[in-house]
Amino acid sequence: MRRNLLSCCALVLAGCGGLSLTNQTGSGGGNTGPTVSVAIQDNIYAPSVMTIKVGTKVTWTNHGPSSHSVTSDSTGFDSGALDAPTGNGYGGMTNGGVFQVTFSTPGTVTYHCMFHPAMRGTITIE
Ligand SMILES: [Cu+2]
Repeated sequence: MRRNLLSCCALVLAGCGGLSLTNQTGSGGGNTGPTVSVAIQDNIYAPSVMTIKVGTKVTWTNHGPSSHSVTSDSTGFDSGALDAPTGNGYGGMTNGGVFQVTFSTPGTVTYHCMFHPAMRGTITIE
């Protein structure tokens, strides 16, 4: 019985480890709203275009080899430089910079990287 429970939890944890879009809705009356993750890779946001619900917290994490930023095109938010992970996967790796914004107003937000203007992202909040 106990063994089954443990292997079940391990599967759940493994499922959360990927870099793909995660969309988790709050349940059980906690104070956490839905969350979405965006991976910053080598000069691209992944996903670069998405639609979320009002109250969603978006987390950007830099996985690329360079510093990047998450800077709104109008006033709103600016992560500043998000450091690249160090170590390039050969041990001693540290996580890249992380930036979070909770979007509480419907609309469309566009953002870019201040170091690489070709990096662009769009979020529609509805
Ligand atoms: Cu960049």
